[in-house]
Formats: sequence, structure tokens, C-alpha cells
Amino acid sequence: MKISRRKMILSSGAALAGGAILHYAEKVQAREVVQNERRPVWEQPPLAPGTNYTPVVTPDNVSLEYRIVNGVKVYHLIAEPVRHEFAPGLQANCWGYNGRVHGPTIEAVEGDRVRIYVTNHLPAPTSVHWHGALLPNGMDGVGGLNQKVIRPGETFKYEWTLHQHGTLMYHSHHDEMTQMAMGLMGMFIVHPRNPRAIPKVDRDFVLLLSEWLIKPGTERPDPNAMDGFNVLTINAKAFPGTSPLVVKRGDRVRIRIGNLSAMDHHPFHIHGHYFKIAETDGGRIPEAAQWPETTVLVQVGSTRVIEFIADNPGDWACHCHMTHHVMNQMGHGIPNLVGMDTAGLDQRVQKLLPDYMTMGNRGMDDHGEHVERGHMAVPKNSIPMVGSYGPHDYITMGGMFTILKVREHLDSYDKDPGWYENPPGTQTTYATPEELRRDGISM
Ligand SMILES: [Cu+2]
Repeated sequence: MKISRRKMILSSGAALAGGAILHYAEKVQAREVVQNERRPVWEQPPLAPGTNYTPVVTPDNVSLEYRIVNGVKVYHLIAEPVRHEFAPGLQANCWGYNGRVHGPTIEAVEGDRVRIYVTNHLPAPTSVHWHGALLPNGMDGVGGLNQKVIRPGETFKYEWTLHQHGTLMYHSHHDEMTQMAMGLMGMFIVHPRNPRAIPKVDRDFVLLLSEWLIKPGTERPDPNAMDGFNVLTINAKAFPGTSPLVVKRGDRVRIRIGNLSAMDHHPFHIHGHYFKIAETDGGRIPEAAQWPETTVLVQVGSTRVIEFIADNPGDWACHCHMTHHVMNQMGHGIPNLVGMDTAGLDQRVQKLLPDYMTMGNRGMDDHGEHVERGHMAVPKNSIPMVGSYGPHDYITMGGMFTILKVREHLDSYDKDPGWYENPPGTQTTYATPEELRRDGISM
């Protein structure tokens, strides 16, 4: 049979088109196979290392460095004892990674192949679990169940392909009661391969909540504590040790909050704004299902991602709403003296104990000031239960408390812009006698 040139072109074109259709059909089929057989996502091949993302900011910590070796992102975590400062005046001998408590934030991109070496410089065996990650069972890090424990001096290698994006965590999963109480944890952020998969933000913060028992005067967190935690932290810092979250007015802000406390859930509250709860450690919440909130409950072993526009200038409190979680090294066995006149009592006891001062007849509001002015001693290596000086008065907050600083103008995101100056007419203050008279208020 004679085939004309024209026919040949036509038929090869048809073959090409047919090939394209077949290729598409194969893809659809492949997807169906994945769904039907429930094939794990990490079996999909890795993509080239992703670099198109806006890095997160972890206040009082950093992101872990990596290098790319043959298309794989290679990280190295070193578990080791770390002397850590929670706030000026309070240090302890903790366990952390790479000289930090908690460990540095791991950042990667969906589709990346990651290889994470873990070296153990602790005096005890350990392992690392990648909380929320979809990975092969043998990489999951539960000591004894999924792997041999990493003994002191050994280095293990975890490797898998990230086929998800979101806010994950990592932590020791061997004797975790002890090792997490000592600080062995960190955040693991996986950026989407397509940056448009989630809204672009100007500021992307990472906060890891945890809790410690450090008895005043001691130098080591007590891992046996089941309650009575007295140092409540954001990124292992207790207020006034926490760095503020600095943003420009109008910035789109994302805050990724993880909670790896031993025993407590934390309702995290932000003043002056509302936000939407946009993600959990299970993934992104469809936009129509995100609801507005001012407090988000971050329960133990979860992450919650909130997003909002910082449209309200000021110094906004940003804290756990459990009132005892914004206290430092609170003594809980003390008698209730609120409202009592203890003046005579102090004088009498001071004959025996010259430094004695009854705590709390005004509540806690005078306690921090007494300590800071040197009127009251606190045990060695401990900090006042509350506070620091603020722009208007003493701030009676401690622990899981930080400040969202929203400014019209900023020199730099990395510099604390100082205290907010309220525009005239927007500051609560003494009521004048004329105002009281005018409005019929009697004192
Ligand atoms: Cu709390």
C-alpha cells in the first residue's frame, strides 16, 4: 500500500494525540489505583529540592540548616545536654538539640526527599518521632516499636519523601516522659510545593508551647512532675523572657502553634484582633470551614495554625488564657490571704525573720515589684512569679505570655520597636471630677 506523505503526517499526528490521551488516561488510572489500593503517598517519587517559600520566623530560636546532596535535603540533629535560660534570672540544665532548647525548626518543601541524621550525645538512649508526618512505619521513631533506640554516641538516619504540607513537630519518643520534660522537641514546617496552595503571608511565626517543673533554687527540670508545672513557655522562654511578635500594620500574619506540654492544653488568646483557624497537624481546613476566633485551644500533641490581618496598631497581649499558665514558679500551697490585713503579722514575724513579707494580701500584683525593687528575696535561680515593668505600670504576667507589636512604621522586623504610644483620646486614664459630675457617677 502506498502511503502519502500527508497521510503519514496525519496518522503520526493522530498517534501523538492518541499517545497524549493514553498518557492522561494512565495518569487518571494511576491515581485511581493509588486511591483504590490506598497506596501510601510517600511511594510517589520525590521532586527536585523545593526552594520557593517564605521562611518562617521562630522567635528565640532558628531554622535548622541543611545541605542538598544529590537532590536530597540533608539535616543533622544532635541531641545533647544544654544549659538554657528561660528568662533573665532563671537557667536550668536541660536536654535539647544542636545547643538549643527546644530544637531548631526544620523547614522543608512538599515533594522534598529529606534525610535527617540524629546523633545522640545524651547520657541516655533516645529516638526521634516526626509528629504528623506521613511516612513509612520504620521511620516513625518510636523506640523499640519502630526502631532500635539510638544509644549514646550513635548516629541514626531517617529518610523519606514529604508528600504533604503543613505544621508538624518532632520529639523524643523514647522515655518521652523524661526526655520531653527535659526539652527534646521542636517544630517541623513543610511548605507547599505550589506556594499558591495556601495564602501568602508577610509574617509566618512558629510557637511551640511546653511546660516544666523547676523548683525554685534547683537547676534541673523535674521530669517526674504530673502537675504543678511552674514554668510555662513559648519556644522555651517564659515572660519576660519571650521576644515580641513584631508586625507592620496591614501585614497578613500566620502563627503556627504547637503544644508538646506534658499534661496541659493551652487556650491561646490574642488581643485586639480576630483570626481564623486555618490548619491542624492533619492538614489545611477548607476556607468555608474556617471559623473566626480570638482564642484557639491547642491541646497536647496538636498544632493549630491561625491567620489574620494585623490591622490594629498597639502592644497586644498574646497568651495562654489559663490564668495559672501566665505565672512563673508559682507556689500553689500558700494560704489564701487575699483581702486580709497582714501589716501587724509582718511586723511580728519580722522580729524572728527580718526578711519576712506576707505574700498576696493584694493578690499577686505587688509581688513582682517587691522582688524587682529588692524588697523581697526570691530563692537562688528563680524569677518573680509575675512580670516586668511596662510602659504604664508593672505588668503582672509571666509564663506563656508574649506581646504582638503592631506598628504603622517599622525600621526592621528584627528590632523590638519599644512600647506603643497611644494616640490622644485612645488611652484609659483617671476620670476627672467634671466627667464624673457630668455623667452622674458618684465615687
Ligand atoms: Cu496554658
